[in-house]
Amino acid sequence: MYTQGLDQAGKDKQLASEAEDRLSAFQARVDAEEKIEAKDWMPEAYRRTLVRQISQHAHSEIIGMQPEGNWLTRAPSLKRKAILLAKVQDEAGHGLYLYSAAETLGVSRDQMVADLLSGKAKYSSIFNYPTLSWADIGAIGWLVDGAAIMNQIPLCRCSYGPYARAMVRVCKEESFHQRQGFDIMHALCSGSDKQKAMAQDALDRWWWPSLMMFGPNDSESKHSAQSMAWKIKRFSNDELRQKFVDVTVQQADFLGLSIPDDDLQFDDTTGHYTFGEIDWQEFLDVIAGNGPCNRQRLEKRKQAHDDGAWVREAAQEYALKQAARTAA
Ligand code: FAQ
Repeated sequence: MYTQGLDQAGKDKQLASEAEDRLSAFQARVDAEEKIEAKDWMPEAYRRTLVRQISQHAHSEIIGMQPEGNWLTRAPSLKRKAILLAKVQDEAGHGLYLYSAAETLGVSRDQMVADLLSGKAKYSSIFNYPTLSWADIGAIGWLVDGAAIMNQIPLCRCSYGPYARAMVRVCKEESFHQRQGFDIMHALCSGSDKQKAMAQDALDRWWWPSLMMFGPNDSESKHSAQSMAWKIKRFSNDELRQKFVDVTVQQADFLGLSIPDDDLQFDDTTGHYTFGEIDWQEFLDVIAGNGPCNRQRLEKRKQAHDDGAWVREAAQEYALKQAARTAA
């Protein structure tokens, strides 16, 4: 920057023009599909958007362990229990990769965790619904992980390198999760009338909340336009929701289950299913903290955090001891 000899107005003009150049150079890199890395210059709003989205995503994975964790001791067989245990542990791993990806943007894990525990940070609406029967574990794998994959495959191409790379492994694991959920639903639907009724009841309760996972309609989505211009998001909320409906309705047909939507129909002209209106008031209530299980989820998370204090202290002591030994 060379501002010598300029008056204040001239200096301001020059600074503004340099800032504009930096922004256009950044956008040109994004447009050229170059990955933005942690130490690269980035607009502050890009950094903040990523911290918001990645930390919300991490919190969702961590809180998302609870609804299924609730069935670990009640899985119907040893094999189902081992599979569910592996899945729930995978979700913990996803949370950890994602916290690490967010940390590359200069926010500390302690801060993110504090924001979750104080209720300041959001996590996905879907994890505020109860798991009432074993069929709900099938419905979560099939629908919730199915929706998560639909949303997360494009995130493997996100412009921010550390997030994009974390998503590759997450998506591979989510595919296994989706398959295990479908397998549970398939087993139930091939069983007795009572088992099939359980599967239908789970679909009835999880269908609409799963559609809400994609976020508000595009017209109401305050972040989408900018996030798409920055190639953080590659598809809009409505586009992804539509893709999910199109593939999932056919899977429900295969299972012999009915989607709980009287307005659902295939449109020959567009080649897509049209579907009924989502209850957006319910969505808003859940994200405002008033869903069926919000309070329970946060209380349990706080308790787990408190119970883990001794592990953090022990790790800290060990690290100090190691550092002292290396220094000696
Ligand atoms: N729940 O302007 P937009 C999983 C908020 S992981 C709560 O459209 P954006 C794996 C949004 O934050 C599931 N809040 O926002 C698993 C914003 O509020 P803010 C999590 C929601 O960011 C399976 C406001 O509404 N996945 O399932 C929701 O452009 C099984 C306006 O919305 C991710 O996080 C919602 N559903 O688009 C784990 C994926 N939707 O921040 C365990 C990454 C919207 O201004 C078991 N995230 N909001 O206060 C994304 O792709 C995006 O953040 C969206 C939202 C698409 C979720």
